[in-house]
Amino acid sequence: MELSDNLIREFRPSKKVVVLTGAGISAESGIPTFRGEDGLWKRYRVEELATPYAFQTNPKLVWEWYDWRRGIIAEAEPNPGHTAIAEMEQIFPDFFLITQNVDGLHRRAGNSEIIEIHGNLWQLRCVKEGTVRENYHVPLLDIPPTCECGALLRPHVVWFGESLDKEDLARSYNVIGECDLLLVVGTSAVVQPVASFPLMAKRRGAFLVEVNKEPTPISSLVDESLIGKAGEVLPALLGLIKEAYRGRQ
Ligand code: BV8
Repeated sequence: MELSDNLIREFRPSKKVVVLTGAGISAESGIPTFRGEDGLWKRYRVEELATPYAFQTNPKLVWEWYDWRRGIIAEAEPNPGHTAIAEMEQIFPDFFLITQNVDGLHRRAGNSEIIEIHGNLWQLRCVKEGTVRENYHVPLLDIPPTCECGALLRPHVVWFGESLDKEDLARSYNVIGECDLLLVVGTSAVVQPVASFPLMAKRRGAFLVEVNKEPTPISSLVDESLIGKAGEVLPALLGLIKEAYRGRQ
């Protein structure tokens, strides 16, 4: 992996760095992506499952799909790509991570300056009371699970047609607007409003770097497009950053 000196210069530790990730960062942990050849959606049409209507009409089917995904994620470990991003949080004093992933692997890798902007499938929300609780049962004890109040519990994720959490969105717009460098990893950049974050950062003068195993709709927008697997590219990038700035700000 050839990484230019110009690129490493952009990763000076004094920079405000934001990382934006999608399902591609978890692919090497064995978690299927959404739109790839082994994509999650391939077996199911997204309209059938990740929407409020689907849950309203068939909560059992929607929960069987999430229970299946939770089973896969429970067996998964953070990969070197997750670990590299967790280390970046230690190197850059002004660092923030926005992930579209609901698998919780970034937190397990050690990131804490993070927004899980599409939620987390280890959290369940009561459809009546709105209370949220953690639940790590694999498989789930009841499908669909219910709240003590008797109402259904749903995955605490953002489905298509649902608005993102206002605070998460406001915080994301803030860090995206302020950052010097945006590193976009493993996303097909099609799902809105997150897919617009790279353009927003670019318009505010940020340096954009993309890591993906193939070109995406934002590849023509970014300053550096690093084609390769996140689990290989990110550790190589981190190694060069640490070498270049050992002990310096
Ligand atoms: C919203 C949580 C306002 C659930 C997800 C009609 C009606 C209503 C809305 C819309 C509409 N038309 C359009 C919309 C907007 C819609 C949207 O964007 N649709 C798209 C499909 C066009 N957005 C919404 O509905 C959002 N809300 O707009 O609210 C509103 C409200 C009411 C009415 C109108 C508007 C909510 C979107 C959130 C949906 N929830 N997930 C769950 O996960 O169960 S989205 C889902 O897609 C995941 O979060 C995922 O992260 C996200 C994005 O996908 P990616 O992460 O990019 O994954 P993908 O598989 O696509 O790509 C993987 C990439 O990795 C590829 O590029 C691949 O090359 C790369 N890769 C693979 N392996 C590797 C790799 N790269 C590096 N290394 C590797 N090893």
